[in-house]
Amino acid sequence: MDDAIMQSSSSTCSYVDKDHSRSILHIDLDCFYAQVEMVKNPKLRSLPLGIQQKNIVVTSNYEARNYGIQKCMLVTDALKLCPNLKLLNGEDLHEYRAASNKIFELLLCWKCPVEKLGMDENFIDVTKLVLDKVKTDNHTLVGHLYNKPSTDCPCGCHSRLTVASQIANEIREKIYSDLGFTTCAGVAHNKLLAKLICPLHKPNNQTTIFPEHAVEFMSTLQSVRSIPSIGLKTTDTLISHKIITVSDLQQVSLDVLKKIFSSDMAVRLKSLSLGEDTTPVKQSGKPQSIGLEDSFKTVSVKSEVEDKFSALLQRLLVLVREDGRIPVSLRVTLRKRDAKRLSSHRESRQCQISPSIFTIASGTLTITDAGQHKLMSIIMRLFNKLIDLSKPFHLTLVGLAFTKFQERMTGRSSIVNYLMNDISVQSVLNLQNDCDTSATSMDYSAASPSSSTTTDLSDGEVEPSPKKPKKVTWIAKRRCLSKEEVASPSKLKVSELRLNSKELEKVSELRLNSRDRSLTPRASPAKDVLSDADTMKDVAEGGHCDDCPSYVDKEVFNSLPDEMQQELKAMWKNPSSSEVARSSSRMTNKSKPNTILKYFVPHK
Ligand code: DGT
Ligand code: MG
Repeated sequence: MDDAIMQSSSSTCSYVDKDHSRSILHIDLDCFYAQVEMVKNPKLRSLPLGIQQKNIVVTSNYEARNYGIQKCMLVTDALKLCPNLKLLNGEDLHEYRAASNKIFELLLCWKCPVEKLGMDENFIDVTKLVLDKVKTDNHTLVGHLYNKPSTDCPCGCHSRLTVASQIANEIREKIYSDLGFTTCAGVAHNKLLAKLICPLHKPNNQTTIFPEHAVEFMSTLQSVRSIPSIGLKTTDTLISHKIITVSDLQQVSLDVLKKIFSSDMAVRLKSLSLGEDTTPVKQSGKPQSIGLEDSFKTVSVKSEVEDKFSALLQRLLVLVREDGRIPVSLRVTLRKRDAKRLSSHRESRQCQISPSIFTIASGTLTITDAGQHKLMSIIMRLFNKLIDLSKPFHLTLVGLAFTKFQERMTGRSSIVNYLMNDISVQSVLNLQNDCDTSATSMDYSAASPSSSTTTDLSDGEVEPSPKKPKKVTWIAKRRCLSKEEVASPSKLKVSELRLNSKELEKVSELRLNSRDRSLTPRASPAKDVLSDADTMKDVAEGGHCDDCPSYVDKEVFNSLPDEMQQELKAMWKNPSSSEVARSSSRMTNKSKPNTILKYFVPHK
């Protein structure tokens, strides 16, 4: 890199001035799909085992890795390296997803925020737990330590991270004893370092890094792309300025970066290169969307497209049944190949769907043949909007996703869910998939080759892109590149709404009917069941809820009538004002004041 754009990294602030108060763990399952198979069938443990999806070995056990088999190797290449390789088909993700959910559930037992990242990785913020334990006894670090500590940091982070390493060990032991899986863990004062240090001693081990070694550790990373949230686009831009390694990024001056990127982005890149990261561990909830896509060489006949969609729908319905929420919006995606221009691009359309397509039988979400028929006809209507059938077309991918959900009406939780953000909807795949658009949030999934590459960055999204980056769960059937995020139970903050249970139940009963009508955005009154993606965008781009508690979904809040917004704001400001709401349930209809409840009454 040019000397002219370099500056000494010694000018960076001393680590002692930074905040090291948190204790974060990153836990990653060893050879995840292969382990699930080995736990199911222990005889496989002694064999070199590869998990195959299409013609690719997506992962292999460590026995097979001894032969040089790497993730995402072609099956033919893997067999050349290890002719005895035992191959199992891993295209059905059902059991991997189930194992992933069990691990997540187990991690919740520590009562700390857990953020799921992909299928086999989780962050846990154990700061509070550490503070409880750090005062007792002497503590010995468990596992490896990245470099020897220099002098003790005055803030006490060495002791805290030492305790965190013990907790990491406890958790790993519990995962092993309860579920049979071995894991690796990274222990650090932030997510970035915890994730990056985690694989240092694989498999079945853990590594801790103290803050004073952050800069030095980061400088060992060969490519800027190794940093989570630095995506392909940013990497390309950096490389075009001869900033290739993390060490290059550490040394380039902020002024130079600001000439290349926005000011926020430049600062963010600089901090990341120094191992600094303040992003919180966000408690994971259910995914915002559940989608599947299938890629193929070319399909140019409508009936074939219909067959593809029908097959996708069958698989998608299995996932939705497992999830348990009722879908209320469906998106169809196509990738069109332009034969003349030798390029391809994606287009999507989505529409609301009636919750009545689904039914709940014995507590399980079900769909009748008639319901499936209805969904197929909606899918083909969206398809017809995307394709001009009077002209030839060539598709190389079809995708289906349920993009919005209603929680099942379970009394108290319903209204809360309605207003709540899809709390920390786990990022599986950020469609923009690069930190270029967001200098403040960190998409760790971009760091994972599997998840980041499910987005075809060369494809333009024709669907209006929402201001908020959309996060979608794609179980991609494309290349070797899918990674899936799995639903996990949302935590409900019932108390903060301060409505009594009867009112909540009343609201719940009414919500199903009122959601599509009373609560449609003001800008777009009652819609036909089938409406365009633009309708969704109106909702998605609202943003006037500065006073809302963090758990409130701003989109939903902004689509409420003004009076209702005011009432909710007042309630949040002064919880005792919720007495108004409380008393309202005791009043007769005649005397009912203007309260939140009236807005949930279905239109006649
Ligand atoms: P590790 O962590 O190095 O011991 O090995 P794994 O297998 O746990 O690898 P990891 O953590 O990157 O990914 C977890 C699982 O996700 C892995 O078992 C298989 C799947 N996976 C990883 N990369 C890809 C990919 O590029 N495409 C597909 N379809 N699946 C992938
Ligand atoms: Mg893993």
